[in-house]
Amino acid sequence: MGVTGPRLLRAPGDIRSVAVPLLFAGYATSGALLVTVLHGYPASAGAGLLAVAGVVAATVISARALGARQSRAVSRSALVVAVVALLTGTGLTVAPGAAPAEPHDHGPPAARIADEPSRRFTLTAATATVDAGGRNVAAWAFNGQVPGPELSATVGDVMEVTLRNRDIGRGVTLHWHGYDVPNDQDGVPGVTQAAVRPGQEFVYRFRADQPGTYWYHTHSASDVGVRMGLYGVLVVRPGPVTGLDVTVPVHTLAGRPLPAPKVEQVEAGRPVRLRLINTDSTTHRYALAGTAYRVAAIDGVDLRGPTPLVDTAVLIPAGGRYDLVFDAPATPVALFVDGRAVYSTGPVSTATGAWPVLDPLGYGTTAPVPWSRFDKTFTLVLDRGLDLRRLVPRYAHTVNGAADPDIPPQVVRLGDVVRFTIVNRSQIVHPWHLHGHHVLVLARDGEPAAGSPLWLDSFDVRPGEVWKVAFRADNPGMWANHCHNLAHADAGMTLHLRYS
Ligand SMILES: [Cu+2]
Repeated sequence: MGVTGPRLLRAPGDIRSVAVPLLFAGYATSGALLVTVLHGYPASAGAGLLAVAGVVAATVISARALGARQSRAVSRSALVVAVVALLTGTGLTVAPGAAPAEPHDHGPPAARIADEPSRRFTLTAATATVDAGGRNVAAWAFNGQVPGPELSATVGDVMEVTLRNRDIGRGVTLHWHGYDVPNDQDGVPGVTQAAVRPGQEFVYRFRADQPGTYWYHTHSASDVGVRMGLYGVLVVRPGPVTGLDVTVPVHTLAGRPLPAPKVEQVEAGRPVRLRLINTDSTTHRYALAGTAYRVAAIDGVDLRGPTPLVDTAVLIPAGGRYDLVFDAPATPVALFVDGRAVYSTGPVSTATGAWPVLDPLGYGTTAPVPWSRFDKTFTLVLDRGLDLRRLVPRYAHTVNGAADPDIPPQVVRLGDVVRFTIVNRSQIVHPWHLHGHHVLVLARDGEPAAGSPLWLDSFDVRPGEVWKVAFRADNPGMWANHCHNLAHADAGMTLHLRYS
């Protein structure tokens, strides 16, 4: 308007002198809108320069087409601006301020656990045909089954898991989701190890010193690999099982929910622990009907003072785990996932859709945050945009305006207390997952967490939300820090935490 207004007021008979500035203003507005919608926040130098190039080029072309009078010098300099902006913006020349890709260089691997393993497993990854709810579908399976074998241990065990790859061309690794293993056992290809190719093997060894419900999955081509079935349950119990203690991994294979494992009938009064595991890339809603229950643990860590819940649903993020405990009632009990009964001991009301959802940030007994100051603070702005750093621009899920591998790593020192502020500026949920550490939830949308301390490894950051979480940097190495909607992780939403 600043450009067009004065000229309009003095408009002579010839419309062309007005039309060009008017069009320029229009192009500039559209350019800004495109940058906002396609690129998101914060606008990068590349996107800005591309927009400038487009606006200048469109204005020059329009001026030529209208035959408006203009000096050669103006026309030439406009062309130069457009070309330079285009080259710089597409990354054909070095974009100013662009972060150099950090090489994934690690020193010698940490000393391996020397103790004799007390629990040995072999997992062989191979293509397979499996039964998915009554239909045979093509899958990638560990030991021919989806999910893979359940790995269980008791606190103090030394686990040794031999991974073999028979014919998975994309390569395979084992990542122990939520298990804070030494870095060289974390199973991230290109970061902590090379992917295991067909015919190769890799031996993982770590001490089972954290009790709780976890799972393992391939981290090589993880989006397709996990979806096709390369995952399984890892449970570490503090001691002998009392009562009924079962894992309920929920997974969608070839578009269909896999049937839950058969659960035996339990006599009234016996304690029951259902270990719910979401191995999909999106949130699931779980409703336990017919009994009061408590959420004993989230992401493998016991909650403080969990109170009984009745007719209340829980939302489990991608990768997350909730342990529900109750004493078996004499009347039937049923577990519904997204309204579908996955387990029932008899007829129970199915009207769970209107139940309220538990907010874990206000559940249980509060305890003071163990730290009063933070040595390092980082902000992660989750968004979407065009990744212009490649020859062919791609739509990306971004962190601070960049996509993997161009997101600078967050560097910490051993012993640092680190705080992340995670802002979701996009329209979709991003289940956040930091490897090698559990983070303590401090606040969401400015409201301090008011319930039991929540030590999570997977948490949904919903559109518009701002989460503050913290942890002590106590596990040296190079750790993936990414969205666990694995399609998003593939499309750029992955960065790394590095110890200096
Ligand atoms: Cu995401």
